[in-house]
Amino acid sequence: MVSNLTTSSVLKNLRGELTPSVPIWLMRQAGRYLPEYRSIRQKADSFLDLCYSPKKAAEITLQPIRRFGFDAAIIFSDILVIPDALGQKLSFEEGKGPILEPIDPQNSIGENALDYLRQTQFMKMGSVYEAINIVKTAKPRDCALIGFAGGAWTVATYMVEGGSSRTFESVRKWAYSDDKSFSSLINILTEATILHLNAQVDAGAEILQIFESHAGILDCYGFDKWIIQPFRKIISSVKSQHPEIPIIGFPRGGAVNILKFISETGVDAISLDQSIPPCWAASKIQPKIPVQGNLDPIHLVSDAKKLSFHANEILNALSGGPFVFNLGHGVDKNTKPETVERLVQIVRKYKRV
Ligand code: 1CP
Repeated sequence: MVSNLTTSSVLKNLRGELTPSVPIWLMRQAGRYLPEYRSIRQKADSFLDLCYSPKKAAEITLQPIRRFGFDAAIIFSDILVIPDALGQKLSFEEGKGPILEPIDPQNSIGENALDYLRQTQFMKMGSVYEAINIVKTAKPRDCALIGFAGGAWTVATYMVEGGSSRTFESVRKWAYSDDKSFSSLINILTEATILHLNAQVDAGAEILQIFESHAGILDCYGFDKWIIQPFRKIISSVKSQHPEIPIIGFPRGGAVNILKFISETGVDAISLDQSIPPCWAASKIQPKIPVQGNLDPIHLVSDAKKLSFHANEILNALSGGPFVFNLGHGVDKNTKPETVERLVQIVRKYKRV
């Protein structure tokens, strides 16, 4: 434990310490853009099967570490293992993404879902923790291990819409019109997330990231009630058990609401999407907490000549304070591994003065 604390440059930056070079890892660094992932995926029955196979999940987690030498590994799993463990029917279909049997105020999964999760998590989720345990011993010492969960709101959007959505109309309608029943769903998810994050730390995760990927679709009242309040509860509960663990929030699309998010949730660091200007983040956010981000992942599949310019703009703006280089969202599945390699070289060559 102590040796990891002293050698991981991601942990150092998340604790406010500047390292000679800027650390880098990428959201969705394991996955479909890697041929070695596709080869394991082809042989598996399903994506969820991979998530619940400790050895395979650990292997997939380590693939991008071996190939690129990233400074952090993020455990291979998904934010939707929580609804799955809560008993909601879930499958992942090629080209369609996740498909869930949608819930609504009339057929809400109900309070006993949490008891169900408590009983089942160590059967089903136990394999996620086992994967963390394998990665913990197999990873390089200076590579930090990140555990994660979705924010309660983002997970709820998939549960209510039945999958990805363009408009998020059903979930917003429910959230805006029936506070009481929607609160009970969010409370169940909040409790389940606390259990899941604590168990990941117990298994060996050294950093936690909470993905609120659909933070940008709520108005400011909804942002406060369904994002800030559950986050505050999750963070204070996890911190009461694991005060030393840095927690990164990713309120994607949160725009100016992120200032309130930073001051009211208790997050230790913030991952920024590409809409936030790096210079603005350097003056308004970095004096408060460490920053992670925020290259548009589409730069990795666009004009190759501009990649270095855009990466350097971010490095110039943010490397003067605690900073972890990352993307503004996950790696696009059409990204060439060679382009990721180039990005890693650009960040590695950059020297902080
Ligand atoms: O078919 C396949 O092989 C499945 C593709 C895939 C992968 C590789 C999915 C389905 N999930 C994952 C892994 C995953 N998901 C990780 C692990 C490792 C890593 O980052 O390297 C993580 C952290 C996630 C998190 C996740 N899942 C988020 C939050 C981040 C984000 O991208 O916004 C979300 C929203 C999901 C839901 C999900 N799971 C899978 C898909 C295709 C989606 C997104 C659907 C949509 O676009 O709405």
